[in-house]
Amino acid sequence: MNTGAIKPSTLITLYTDMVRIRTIEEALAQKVTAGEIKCPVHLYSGQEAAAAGVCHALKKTDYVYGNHRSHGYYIAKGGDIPSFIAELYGKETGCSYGRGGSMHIIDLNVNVMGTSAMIAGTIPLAVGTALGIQLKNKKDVVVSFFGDSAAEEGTFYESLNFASIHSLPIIFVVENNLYAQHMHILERKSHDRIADIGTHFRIPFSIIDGNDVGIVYQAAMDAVHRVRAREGPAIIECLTYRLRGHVGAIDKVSGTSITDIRDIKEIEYWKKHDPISVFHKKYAKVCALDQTKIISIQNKIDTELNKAFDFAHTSPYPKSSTLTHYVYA
Ligand SMILES: Cc1ncc(C[n+]2csc(CCOP(=O)(O)OP(=O)(O)O)c2C)c(N)n1
Ligand SMILES: [Mg+2]
Repeated sequence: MNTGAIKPSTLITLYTDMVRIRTIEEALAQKVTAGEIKCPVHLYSGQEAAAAGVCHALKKTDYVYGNHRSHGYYIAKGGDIPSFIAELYGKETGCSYGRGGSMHIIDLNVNVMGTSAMIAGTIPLAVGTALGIQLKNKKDVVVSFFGDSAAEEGTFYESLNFASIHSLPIIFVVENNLYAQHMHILERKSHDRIADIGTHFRIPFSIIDGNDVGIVYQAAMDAVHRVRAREGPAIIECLTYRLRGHVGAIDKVSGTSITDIRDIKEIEYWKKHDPISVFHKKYAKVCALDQTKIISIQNKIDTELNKAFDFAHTSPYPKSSTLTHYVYA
């Protein structure tokens, strides 16, 4: 993959998106620990390159579906940050009117169509949107993001099959962070890769370093190009790792003092290979990312985030008489 062809200005945008995600996620980790945010929160720290690299290859009008760990896609696709923060505080001004919380976020202005806690639940919905695009003869692309455990659900295979036989404009992006809650992938399957299933459905696939934003961006650009040209679906598997707990700031196993069941050496390896460190090592010189630029990017994000928290804090909760609004019966 020729990452050398990425323009320096694009690299700076990708870096800024990753730092924005990391800054937001780490601020949320503090608020969750302090008990200020009460909904279950699955933090995205460590996986920023997948969201930034894929979403930057899309147009605003392209569609994105996600799962329970979806803050990164919402942010990278350009979702409104103040209403995202307000959603986590359960406020009426939240992107899901405070009824959804962290796992059910949506921003139709940028076609983030929705995220859900139901593992693999949004994959067939994304396929449905892709079918709609094809029937209307439009040129949009759909991305379905999900984790490695979603490949253990039957609907994943049905979705691949349907997308393949109808040659639908969809990219399946699996973020393989090796774990489903506290269970390693090799305790669940005899093989620790997922995308090669594409062979059986005649869907082209790539398995890539999901912590290298340049590689993710190039893989996504290639896939988007083919999918938009109506050459059928694609699968991208991003190999990555979460730096925080499965849910919440740390991996606290309830009823025990265990804070993370993962091997400490494994965690240390991935901390050194996290998307922001990889970027500094591989791309900082190429795009002239010096200390002054780093500080100015960080300051801008901090200001934006402080405003978003102020907005969330000063927003009202939904009135109790309206709690069932926006809920289908
Ligand atoms: C259908 C279904 N089964 C089980 C669960 C419980 N559950 C919540 S998160 C999770 C594992 C998720 O792992 P993965 O898809 O790899 O995403 P990650 O959390 O690693 O990002 C499971 C099994 C669920 N939410 N939905
Ligand atoms: Mg996982």
